[in-house]
Amino acid sequence: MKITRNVCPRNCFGTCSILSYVEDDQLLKITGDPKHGFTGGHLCAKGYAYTQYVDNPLRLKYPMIQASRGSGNWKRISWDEAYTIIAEKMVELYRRYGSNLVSGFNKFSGNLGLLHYAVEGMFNSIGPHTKTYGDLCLATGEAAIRDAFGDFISPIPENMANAKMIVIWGANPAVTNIHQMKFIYNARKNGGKLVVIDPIYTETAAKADLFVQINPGTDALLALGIAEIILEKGMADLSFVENQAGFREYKELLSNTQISEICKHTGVRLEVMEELADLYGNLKPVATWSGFGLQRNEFGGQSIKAISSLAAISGNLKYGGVYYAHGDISDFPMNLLNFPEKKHPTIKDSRRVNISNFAGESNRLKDPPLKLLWIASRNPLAQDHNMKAWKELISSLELIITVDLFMTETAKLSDIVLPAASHFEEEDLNVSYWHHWLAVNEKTLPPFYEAKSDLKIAGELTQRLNEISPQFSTFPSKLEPLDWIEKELNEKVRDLYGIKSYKDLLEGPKPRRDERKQEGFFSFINSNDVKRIYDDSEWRKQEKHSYPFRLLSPQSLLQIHSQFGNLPWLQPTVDEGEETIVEINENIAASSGISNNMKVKIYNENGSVIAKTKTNPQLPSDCLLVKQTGVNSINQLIGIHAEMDMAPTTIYFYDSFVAISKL
Ligand SMILES: Nc1nc2c(c(=O)[nH]1)N[C@H]1C(S)=C(S)[C@@H](COP(=O)(O)OP(=O)(O)OC[C@H]3O[C@@H](n4cnc5c(=O)[nH]c(N)nc54)[C@H](O)[C@@H]3O)O[C@H]1N2
Ligand SMILES: Nc1nc2c(c(=O)[nH]1)N[C@H]1C(S)=C(S)[C@@H](COP(=O)(O)OP(=O)(O)OC[C@H]3O[C@@H](n4cnc5c(=O)[nH]c(N)nc54)[C@H](O)[C@@H]3O)O[C@H]1N2
Ligand code: SF4
Ligand SMILES: [Mo]
Repeated sequence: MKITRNVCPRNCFGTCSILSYVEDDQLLKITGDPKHGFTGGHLCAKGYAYTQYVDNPLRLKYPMIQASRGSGNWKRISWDEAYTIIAEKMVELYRRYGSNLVSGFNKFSGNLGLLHYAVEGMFNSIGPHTKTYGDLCLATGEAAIRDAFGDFISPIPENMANAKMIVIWGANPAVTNIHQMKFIYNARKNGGKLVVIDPIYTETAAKADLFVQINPGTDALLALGIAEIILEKGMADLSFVENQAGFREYKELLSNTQISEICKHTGVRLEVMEELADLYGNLKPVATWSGFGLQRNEFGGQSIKAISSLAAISGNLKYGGVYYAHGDISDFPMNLLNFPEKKHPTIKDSRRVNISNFAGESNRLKDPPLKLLWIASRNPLAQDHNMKAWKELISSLELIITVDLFMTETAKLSDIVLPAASHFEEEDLNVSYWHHWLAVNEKTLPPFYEAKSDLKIAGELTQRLNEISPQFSTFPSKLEPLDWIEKELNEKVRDLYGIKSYKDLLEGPKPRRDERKQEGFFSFINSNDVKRIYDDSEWRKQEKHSYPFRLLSPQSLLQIHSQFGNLPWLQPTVDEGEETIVEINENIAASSGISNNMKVKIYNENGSVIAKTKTNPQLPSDCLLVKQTGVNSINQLIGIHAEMDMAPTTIYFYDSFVAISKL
């Protein structure tokens, strides 16, 4: 039996290292890699289910073309034919419109391995085109962390075990970051306290010493209130913060803060706020965690700034720190992402579209319009918002190509689907946005039928482009995956991780050797930020809105967004199709004649979704809780909230409002 090293490349905090046991090209079993200091040799249930994922009968086997979009009338074609159809169309569009701005891509988080930036590299190699910027998960919070710390840094997650208190604002690690729970449990074993602040009584809240149920979108106010009490009671630690940017203004801001107003808006009682202040003020170190869940509403940025300011004024930056996510990946050259763009005689740069409003912005593109769309590592028809804009975009495109492992809702509306290799069928290099370990992913299995990696597809399609139109692309098709991996491991990276070459990574994952502490620079939340919250009565729109329930649709344990819904080990009812479950407060349900297990319609101006109810005694009376799914997606009800401006923002998924009725 052969044992190889793989990495789970999902958009997930774990980026877990895997040991794969293979015989006769069959993946017999997988385990976690015990040499990985963060995961400690464990995977989650989804990870252990990869043996069922790799040869899942639903995987795409061959390139296919659809007679007419959405007809389901698919015909198998060869790779050769697929490349020719796509390349001829690209060249024709280039000639018709004078540049490749007419062609573009939408790619996100299906596989976060560094070699998957082949999609970006491929497009750069044909010159100015239409590309995305921003990040669906964490953009708003990243900007707030950069504002506060001058950098995108987050402490070493293993160190959370040393905290005397851990305060989790808007993250649900028992579901989304299960390995972190081990460090949280260790802190508790040593007498540390766990506080969870969330509108929902989550799986993580169930493990907490103190659960604070907060009205969504109001965390900035709570953080200000706690900070004010700390300052007033003389519990602040001013040694570091006094000289930092905006401290005087922050102090003034706190002195103008009305605690009674805060109680009203946040729904948190004064005694609870005082207890939080006492804990924050007296325990050290406190590890503060701003979750991504916090920033899926209009005031996410303010919340994260106010929470960071609270950590600062209570003297908890140096040892406890503010956890969010980090940008370690930017220390890599990212040769594929940054592949030099081919020069165009008159057009200087590519056209950039905010990924958080991709369809809406793409529909407005002119001179030239967008006519060809390449979709990879992405299932927008299940996971994005503003489906109306997506439908409009789809109807205006001349060619849609989706590269995926499965026939997703997005693939179903494409002209051509290309089967992607799984991470067991390709080489890669993986960096996390949470822990600080680097790992290599070995090619473990031969391709599933005719599946190919995104890198291989980039190399072969660009070759075909050049056959049809010489020098159309500058992509170095001859480079092998290992060449790209070696190119990523430049001197700086080798030094950071203490390795000589990628071969060292074949022995096991390696931790980054330096620790960037949050103690150099700090900038406080300012009065403009806060003014917006008070001024903007928008955040109370729920009271005024004709749809009375706020729709919360956070992540769930056995899926990564629309993925894994088709694995029988994880979803035993998979044959009957995915079912949408809506959780509703027990009393509200009773007063509307709704009971458990009842078929209901959830709806708003964007559409309706049929779901089955589950009553929940702990759910806020004005919220509904629904899981994300691959089919019958609740995102059909999530419209556009505000015109996203040029700044990358996270989508305000949780600022959506719906009504519910019995069927
Ligand atoms: N099992 C699993 N793990 C995953 C994923 C998955 O799909 N499944 N997805 C991965 C990805 S891409 C991401 S981005 C991360 C996200 O993972 P997390 O950072 O944990 O984020 P969410 O699940 O979006 O939300 C976390 C919590 O925020 C709460 N919340 C919502 N609004 C507010 C608010 O205004 N204030 C406060 N205090 N809390 C609020 C929600 O109720 C929820 O419990 O998880 C990653 N890990
Ligand atoms: N309602 C609601 N919607 C949300 C969120 C929410 O909290 N609530 N969260 C948002 C967040 S945080 C995120 S990150 C997005 C995720 O949005 P997406 O990135 O669109 O999400 P996934 O469903 O993970 O789809 C990824 C697709 O990539 C495919 N894939 C996997 N590996 C590869 C590969 O190697 N190559 C190619 N070409 N394809 C591959 C998978 O099969 C899958 O179909 O969803 C967002 N949508
Ligand atoms: S989904 Fe996340 S926790 Fe599970 S194996 Fe993959 S990286 Fe690890
Ligand atoms: Mo995400």
